[in-house]
Amino acid sequence: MYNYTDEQLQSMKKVEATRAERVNNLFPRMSAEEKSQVLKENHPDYIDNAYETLKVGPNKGDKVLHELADLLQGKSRVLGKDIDLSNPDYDVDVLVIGGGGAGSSAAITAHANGANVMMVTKLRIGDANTMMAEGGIQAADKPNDSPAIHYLDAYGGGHFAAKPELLKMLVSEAPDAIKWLNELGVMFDKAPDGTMITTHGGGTSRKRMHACKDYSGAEIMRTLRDEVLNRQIPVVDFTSAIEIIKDENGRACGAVLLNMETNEILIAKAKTVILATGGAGRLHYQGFPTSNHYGATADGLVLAYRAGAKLLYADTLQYHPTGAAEPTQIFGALVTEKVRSLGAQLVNKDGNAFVYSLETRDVTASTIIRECKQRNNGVKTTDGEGVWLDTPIIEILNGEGTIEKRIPAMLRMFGKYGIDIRKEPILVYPTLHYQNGGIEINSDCQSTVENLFVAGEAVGGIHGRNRLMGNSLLDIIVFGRDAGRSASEKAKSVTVGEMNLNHVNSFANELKNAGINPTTLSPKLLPNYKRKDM
Ligand code: MEZ
Repeated sequence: MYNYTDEQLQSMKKVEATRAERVNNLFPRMSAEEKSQVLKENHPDYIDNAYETLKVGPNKGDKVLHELADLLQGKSRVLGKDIDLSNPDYDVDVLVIGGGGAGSSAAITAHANGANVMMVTKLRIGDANTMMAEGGIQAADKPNDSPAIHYLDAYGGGHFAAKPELLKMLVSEAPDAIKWLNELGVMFDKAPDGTMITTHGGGTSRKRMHACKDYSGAEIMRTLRDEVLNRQIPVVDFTSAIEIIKDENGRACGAVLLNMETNEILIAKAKTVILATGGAGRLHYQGFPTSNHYGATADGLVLAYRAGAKLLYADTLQYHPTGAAEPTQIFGALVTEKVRSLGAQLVNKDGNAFVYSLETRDVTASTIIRECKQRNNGVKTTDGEGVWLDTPIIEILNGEGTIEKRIPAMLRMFGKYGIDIRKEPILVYPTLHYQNGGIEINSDCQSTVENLFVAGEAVGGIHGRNRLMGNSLLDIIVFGRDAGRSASEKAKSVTVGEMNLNHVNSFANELKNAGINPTTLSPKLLPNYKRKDM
């Protein structure tokens, strides 16, 4: 049994006392006006003083969070170094930067299209947010569903801000993405007759979440990694890209690389470049904990921005409603939305439900913050406060054994600390989960810099200003494959001109002219978790 405080134990008793009454009594859904109000008053995206206006670069005049501004307007790691571009260490058709699901899908597809591909990754292939995604991947492939319905769900959930052509690609290529993964060997949850088991996520009007228990991302990554390795695509690991190289025509043609173990600088020349560097949770925007992997530090946004690529919606982040709030050892770790898909309810310190559990993520997270901050209905935890996620209800609704069968990762994660989620509720609070915005691309996955392609979480605009569950595992596959196809096709007609880093010096001059004298080195590469007292 976990060592809860007396206050927590008393509150837990109240949750138990109201459970029977709540089982068949769902909290009503919110109206559009109620949603808009709770968002404005509570969502971290609306906290003005967390933001500043960019003074240089393609998004000059736009606001972004301080932590990102510091990096976008930071000091290049190549400044002052003698970088010799004349004798590249690698020379390939397609350079893929990033070793997660998007990078792997891109590399596989480019390779299948005949390109000489190389992947560089600052940690190891699979050290990525893909690996951390739990609950599932959306695709409208059941008879009662269609890509058009999927589009409407995602477009509304994203506040009607998604780039229509990108969202259309996402939803219409989704069924084929699932088929591709299934054929590669992903072990999706299936009924005895072989059909895929699908569930709801927040904001979905049809059950279209395909899952591999609650290890969906890990299982997808396992399969993609195997395919990359089977194809013998070269993977240069523990090596970060620290600057994009351009040719005299202003087109991307490679990257300056940094070996993370030896600090050696290496040069990769390429006909086309695909950025698949993932998200930014490890920037801990506004002090939030994160569900992200260790390397999620927005590197791709910095590289692209300095090379002249435009960002889209870089001001909007996703705070997943249910990060673990207790025990402290897993503070901020993801408690998959699938827990709520299976019926678990969000309940305050008095045992009262306060939100329909499958509102979209931004709305649900905002109601949790309101419950704690405005209404003083949160439960004190080691690191702050939280609300209860009443997990035992899952087995009342779906039968004994459901938790072990459908969400074994959750059972194990809390079980390690003596918490049996089949018998007791758990404490949760929003955790920084996803970068809604990123680098702007067109329908060829190309950024505003020629020959610089982007896929995965580094892209902005696919989901608008809020993403639905399961549309990220989907976008890494759809846009990973599309970027791999476009970049390898384009590479067939590219002759690289003289390589240079002039844009890096120009950017440094722009900063100087704007009165900015940056001291922060960027890209960040890894978070700094040095103890504050050391
Ligand atoms: O899409 C996601 O972010 C996801 C599947 C997360 C989860 O809650 O499991």
